[in-house]
Amino acid sequence: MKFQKSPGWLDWCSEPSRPVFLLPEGAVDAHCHVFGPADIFPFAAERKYTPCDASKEQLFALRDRLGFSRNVIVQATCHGTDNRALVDACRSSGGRARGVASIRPDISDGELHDLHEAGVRGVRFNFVRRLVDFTPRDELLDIAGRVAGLGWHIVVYFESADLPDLWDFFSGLPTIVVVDHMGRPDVTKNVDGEQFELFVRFMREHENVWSKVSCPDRLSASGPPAVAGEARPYRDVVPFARRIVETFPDRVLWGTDWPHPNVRDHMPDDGVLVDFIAQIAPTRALQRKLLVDNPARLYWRE
Ligand code: 0GY
Repeated sequence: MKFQKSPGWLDWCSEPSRPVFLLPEGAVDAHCHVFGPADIFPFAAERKYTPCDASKEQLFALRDRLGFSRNVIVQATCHGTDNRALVDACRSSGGRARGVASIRPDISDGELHDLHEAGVRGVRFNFVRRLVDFTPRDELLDIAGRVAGLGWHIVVYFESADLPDLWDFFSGLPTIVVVDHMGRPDVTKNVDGEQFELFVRFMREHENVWSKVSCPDRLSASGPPAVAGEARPYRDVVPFARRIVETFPDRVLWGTDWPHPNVRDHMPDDGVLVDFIAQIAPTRALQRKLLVDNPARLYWRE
């Protein structure tokens, strides 16, 4: 089947700069995706966007170029609950990729078992309205109960304005809960202001809640560096991400977000994103937790 990319779609950067920042041994890119290739793994009918292809081979080449050891591949909404591309990537990684799937409430125990065996260790609940249709909360709770039994966790993606409404639902989840991109704060607001303080309180009051401190490119209003190598790219995101890393060092993850679906104004250079890590996790000890120890505990514990 032939697919036409969504209007204005930006393709991922094929020649990212080589990071200056030296990743610690065993570093994990804990948020990335594969798209298709669409002629092998077609996009889902219910998708809200149609991307370019971004294959497992291309993802693994990026991993090696940037200096990561392993990946956590998150099911993208353009594939709906058809996890075949994700599973294929995990299975071909030689144990170097784990997955976070999206699943239907009527999935069988056998299918769940197969996902686990392929390397899936979590499911994603998405509340971002431009990406998915609404799923009833009781269906999500059923899924949560079933995956809790497998020792999986739940990844949640939402906009910061929706946290008050989602607070009670999230509080009732029976697993570790990993929040994508710090709950998408508005970084033009004060880091000590009401909105971000609510998110910090949410993490403080729920010891099972973790956060990805990823996607400065999505959150930034100050934008990317004019040239790769500039000292302070995405500087307006730094106080937010650093606050989370320093306050909850054992509950943070980091990922490139390659191939960066739906970015509008610029396609980030993945090498620049890696260099950004030094600004938000300023010591080797924090970097090791963020990039090695925390993802290993969540995804490679047997
Ligand atoms: C991200 C962000 C986005 C998209 C998806 O699954 C997806 O389609 O996650 C987005 O558009 O903000 O984390 O990749």
